Parts: sequence; structure tokens; C-alpha cells
Amino acid sequence: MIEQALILVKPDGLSKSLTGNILTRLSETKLEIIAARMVRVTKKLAEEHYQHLKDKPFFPAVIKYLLGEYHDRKKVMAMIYWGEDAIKKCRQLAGATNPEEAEPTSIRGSYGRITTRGVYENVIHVSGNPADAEREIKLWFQPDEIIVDLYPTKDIVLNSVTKKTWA
Ligand code: IDP
Ligand code: MG
Repeated sequence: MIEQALILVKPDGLSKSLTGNILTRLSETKLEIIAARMVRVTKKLAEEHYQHLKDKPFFPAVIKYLLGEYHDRKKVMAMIYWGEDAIKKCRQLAGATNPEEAEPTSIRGSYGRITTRGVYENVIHVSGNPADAEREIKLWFQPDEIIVDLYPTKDIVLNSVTKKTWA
């Protein structure tokens, strides 16, 4: 099935200069990158992204992790990978959630760690299933930032909206 997956290079991945290594590993999938942007993550975005973990004891720490509060790089690289079985292929290369249990040659097995605070710093996020992918892609991207029409859109007319443009 042709599907799409949201991929995030998390703050530890950026801080450790792993973007190139991660993209090289993901290129083994032969999937297409159909959107990419650097994001300064807000608390609201982080909490919405990890809403399924909100009752877990490690939730506050995972939010701080995604916000970049444990790293010198307060940013995340967000991408959409698109193609046959995109979610399965990307998750396979990413490896298990717990970096100690991840296959050693997987991305998380190679570069992840468990911190003394108990956070799994596993350098990359990959959507878990098509429904999560849709929810997450709509959180991280606007339709005109994606070069393929993934989901239905609508046109709205905005009045008196202030927008930054080049001076
Ligand atoms: P996933 O990223 O493999 O889909 P999720 O269960 O969706 O795993 O968890 C989201 C993120 O929360 C993980 O990638 C990891 O950074 C963190 N996390 C998940 N479970 C734990 C845990 O038991 N302890 C510490 N951090 C965790
Ligand atoms: Mg998940």
C-alpha cells in the first residue's frame, strides 16, 4: 500500500550531527521525501504530538526532550516519507522504541541512549500506523508544504491576517 510516514530527527539527533547518517539509512527504503522543514517546537505542538503518552510518568520528560530542553539544539527536522509500505520500512530501519532493545544496527540501536532521567533518547520519530501518520502530518505540515496531495483540503479566505514576508 502506498502510504506516508512522518519522520522527525529529534533534538538529540540534530545535536549529535546525525542528520546525514539518518537520511542515508532511510534512503535504503527508496521512498520519496515529499516534505521537509526545520521546526522550533512549541509546548502545544509537543503535547499534541505525544498526546497518547499524557498519563505516563515520563510524559513531562518526553515533552522537554522534544522541545530540545536537554540539548543545545532547540529544533527538530520534520519530513514526510512516501511510498510502498512507508511506515513499516521506516520503523524497521528506526528499530525498537527502547534503544537498548533496538537491533544494534538499527538507527536507534546505533545512536540512541537511555538517559539517567529515564528518557529514551532515540534520535528519530516514525509514525506508528496510517491513522497516526495522518494526525501527525496535519500537526507538523500545512497542505502547501507537501508536494503530493495526501489528504482532502479546502480553500479558506483570510481577512486582515498579518504575515511576515521578505522586506
Ligand atoms: P515510538 O516512538 O517507538 O512510536 P512511543 O510509545 O510512541 O514509541 O513513544 C514515544 C516516545 O516516547 C519514544 O520514542 C521515546 O522517546 C519515549 N518513550 C516511550 N516509552 C518510554 C519509556 O518507557 N521510558 C522513557 N521514554 C519513553
Ligand atoms: Mg509512537
